[in-house]
This record gives sequence, structure tokens and C-alpha cells, in this order.
Amino acid sequence: MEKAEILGLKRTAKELRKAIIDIVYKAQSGHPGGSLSEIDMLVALYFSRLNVDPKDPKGKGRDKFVLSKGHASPGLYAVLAEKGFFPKKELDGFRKIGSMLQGHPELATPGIEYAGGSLGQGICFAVGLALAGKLDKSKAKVVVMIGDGEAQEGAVWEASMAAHFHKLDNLIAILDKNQVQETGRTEEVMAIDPAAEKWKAFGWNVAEINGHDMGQVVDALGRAWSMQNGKPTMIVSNTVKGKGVSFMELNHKFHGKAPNEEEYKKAIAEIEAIDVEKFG
Ligand SMILES: Cc1ncc(C[n+]2csc(CCOP(=O)(O)OP(=O)(O)O)c2C)c(N)n1
Repeated sequence: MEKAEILGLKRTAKELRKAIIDIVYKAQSGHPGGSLSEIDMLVALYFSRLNVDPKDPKGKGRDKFVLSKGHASPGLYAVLAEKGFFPKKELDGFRKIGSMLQGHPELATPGIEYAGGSLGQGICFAVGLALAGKLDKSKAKVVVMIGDGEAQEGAVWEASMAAHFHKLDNLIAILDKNQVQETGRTEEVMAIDPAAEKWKAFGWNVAEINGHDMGQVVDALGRAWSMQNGKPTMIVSNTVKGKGVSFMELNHKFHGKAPNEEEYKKAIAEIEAIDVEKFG
């Protein structure tokens, strides 16, 4: 991909970081930390890779993205709105009664493929989608994102074993390894490392990247897309929970907490000051 295109993706990610803070601030509820860590990857997926059409969200042969860590919906909603799946003004209704944008994604919302929330289940669902794709001889990809805290769920490993057994090379998983879960550092709560070696032992192709370096993200997705060796691919995406807002970074208190007015202003100012050329 051209340098200018990568820069464009970085600029979009910067704008959507602001949108995440805005969404959660207006609702005074939601999960900023895991949304800020995933956003570079989501922008690269939706604006450089996924074959999806906002005018035909249920189109035949489309790629499917499953946000298994469904609580990080502000990041996904910001990307879907930017892509044109629904008007941006819907973002103001986040977590409000009657809104199409609930705290955890719902299937009635355009662009949503999986009603996530109960951790560990999205990757199981994605394995089913990928298996169905193989039976249909579809060329489409299934991409699933899980959290590092989520990877403590036993079902993740059962799904990983099944994906290898069924030779699902149409399945790409992304581990948003942002180092922090709800109650503290994943390493201290229950370490999942060595994560890359674990998925290798489960028979997956594994790539490990800096998930905030747009060049690395785009490269890893390109390689994952071209894999046709009968194995699923895991991208271990090393990220920082709360990335881009100093007082949210690696701070589990902002896992599921909205900023107050002062914090909101500070967060927006910090994001506006991001130099996209140096970010990552
Ligand atoms: C089965 C299940 N148990 C507990 C929860 C509550 N919960 C929501 S988010 C979260 C922490 C997830 O951590 P991680 O996967 O690292 O997410 P991220 O840091 O990316 O936000 C927990 C325990 C849940 N949603 N589902």
C-alpha cells in the first residue's frame, strides 16, 4: 500500500479516537479503553480489507467481522458510521433506550454480524461462520477480534482447536493484546503468555505486530488475506489499552468508565495533538 494511503488510514483512526471519547462521554457510560486499543486495526480492516458494502449490509459473499469483545462497541460503531452503515448522528444515542446503538452490538444494527457481550463466544461463532463458508465454497473471509482478558475463557481454546482441525484458512483472528483487562494487568490476573506460541502449538499461522503501527497492521492483514495453507491465522496485535489518551493508557479504571467534563476536554485535546506521522 502507498505511504499516502497509510497516512489516510492513520488520519481516520485519529478522528475516530475523538468519536470514541465523544460517544462514551455523551452516554456517560461505555468502554473507552478497549475501544481506543482496537481502533487502528478496525480502521485498517474496514477501510483497506473487508469486502463489505454499507448499501447492502447483508450482501451475499461479503466478508464478516465479529467483535467478540463486544463491550468495545464504541470503536466498532465509530468505524461503521464513518463507513456509512448508518448516519453519524446515531452515535449520540449510544446506550440510550430505543437507540440502534446499544452497549453491546445487536443484529438489527446495519453492519453488525454478531451480538457480542458474553466473552469467549464470538470466536466460537466465527469458527461456525468459517466452517459454513467452506461448505458453501465461499471465497469470503471471517475475521474475529478477541481481547487478552477474554483469552482466559476456555471456549477460546476449544474454538482454536476446532478451527485448526477443520482447516479454516478463511478464518483470521486478531488478539487485541492491550495488556489490561477489567480489574488490572492481564499478566497479573491470569497471564495468557506466551500467546503467540500457544496459537502456533494449536496449529495456526501466527503473526505478531505493533497494533498501533498502521504500516504493520496493513501488512499483517495483507499476509493473512493471502494465506491458503489450510490453517487459520492469528494476528497477535500488541496494543495499549486507552492508546492516545495519557490518563487512560494502561489504566483499568477506564476499562468501562466515561470521562467527566474535565477529563473529556483533556482527552480530546490530547487526541487533537497527535502527530499521525509519528504515532504508533
Ligand atoms: C463471560 C463474561 N464474563 C465477564 C464479562 C464482563 N466483562 C466485560 S469486559 C471484561 C474484561 C475483558 O477484558 P479484555 O478481553 O482484555 O478486553 P479489553 O481490554 O480489550 O477491553 C469483563 C470481565 C463478560 N462480558 N462476559
